[in-house]
Amino acid sequence: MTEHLLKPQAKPTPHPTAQYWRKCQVEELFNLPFLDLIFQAASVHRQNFDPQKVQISALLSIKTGGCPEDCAYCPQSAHHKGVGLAKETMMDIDEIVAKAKIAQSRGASRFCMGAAWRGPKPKDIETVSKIISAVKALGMETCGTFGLLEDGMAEDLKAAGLDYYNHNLDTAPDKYNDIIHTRQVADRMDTLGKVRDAGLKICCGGIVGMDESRADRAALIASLANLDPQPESVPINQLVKVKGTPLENAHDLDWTEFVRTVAVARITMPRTYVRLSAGRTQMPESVQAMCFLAGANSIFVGDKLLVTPNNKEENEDSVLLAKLGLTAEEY
Ligand code: SAM
Ligand code: DTB
Ligand code: SF4
Repeated sequence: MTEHLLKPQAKPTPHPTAQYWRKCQVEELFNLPFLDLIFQAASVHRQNFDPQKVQISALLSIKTGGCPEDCAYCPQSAHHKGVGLAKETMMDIDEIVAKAKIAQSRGASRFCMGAAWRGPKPKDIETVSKIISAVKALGMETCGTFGLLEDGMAEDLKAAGLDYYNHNLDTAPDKYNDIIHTRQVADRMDTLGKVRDAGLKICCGGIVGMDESRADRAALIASLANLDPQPESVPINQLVKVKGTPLENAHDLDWTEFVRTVAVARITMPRTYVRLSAGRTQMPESVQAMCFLAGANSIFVGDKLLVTPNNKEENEDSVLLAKLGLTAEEY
């Protein structure tokens, strides 16, 4: 009985877009009875991955605050003065490498570095290239999220040893300009194209819990699933409501709706790592377990995301993973 459930592929590789997903088809998945949806997603997960393995990433904000963009969810935007977050300069390379070593010793195989920029300047690319090479030399996978890229920058990052570029679509295309006014979704697509052309792997996801409708969530997942090839990694973030941001009073999303989003991402992107990303501090263990059943197979460990807390206690994740019999995937 269990045999067919446990016939995973060792490590799936990309990701041809098997079909074009119409928004209404994705919405139909969302509308399935909850347990049917989870069962379907769990089956897809087991056909494509070892369901006992979780990819472990760690995050570090290497350049915090003062961002010129006005993303309504983000505490790092200079537009949201009420947050009271100080603008910092770039962290020192030795400090970054020390943080990466700690993350590695706690089981992280990928180190994701974020900068609060609209996009890097040529000088910034030189700086982050040195940082990327130093982290890569530890034997970790590297990921960067630095905003919009100009021609040639993705190639430089790749040459420095970058494995993944994180660049989210964040919300439904039709909702994009309600949330962000300083750039267009086409700007994001342009950078994703540059990243793919440079041979980098793509980490591209979004945020739920921003007072969007289920149809909006379906549109976000459809736009991710229709990227061709599909992203290697899709982070599903639950909005972290930060005081002083325009979305501080967004309505709570019911937990079943979050799990549905994970499940629909799994079904529409069968060979993608689906990351249970921001928002885990607000989720009971049981909800996180349901997300793993529904196909999530990646998390951020560590006590901090970029600027907000991730875990309450240092060993919270190892306890949860041990309870569920999940182990870290090796790089
Ligand atoms: N500035 C770059 C950019 O926007 O691509 C990189 C850093 S930005 C902070 C990376 C991602 O963090 C965003 O795309 C968004 O998905 C996520 N994020 C930011 N604030 C968040 C929040 N309050 N809750 C959940 N996710 C958030
Ligand atoms: C992603 O999709 N989520 C991460 C990572 N990519 C860079 C960031 C989450 C940020 C949560 C709020 C904060 O701490 O700034
Ligand atoms: Fe800046 Fe990125 Fe935050 Fe938007 S999400 S304000 S681009 S750091």
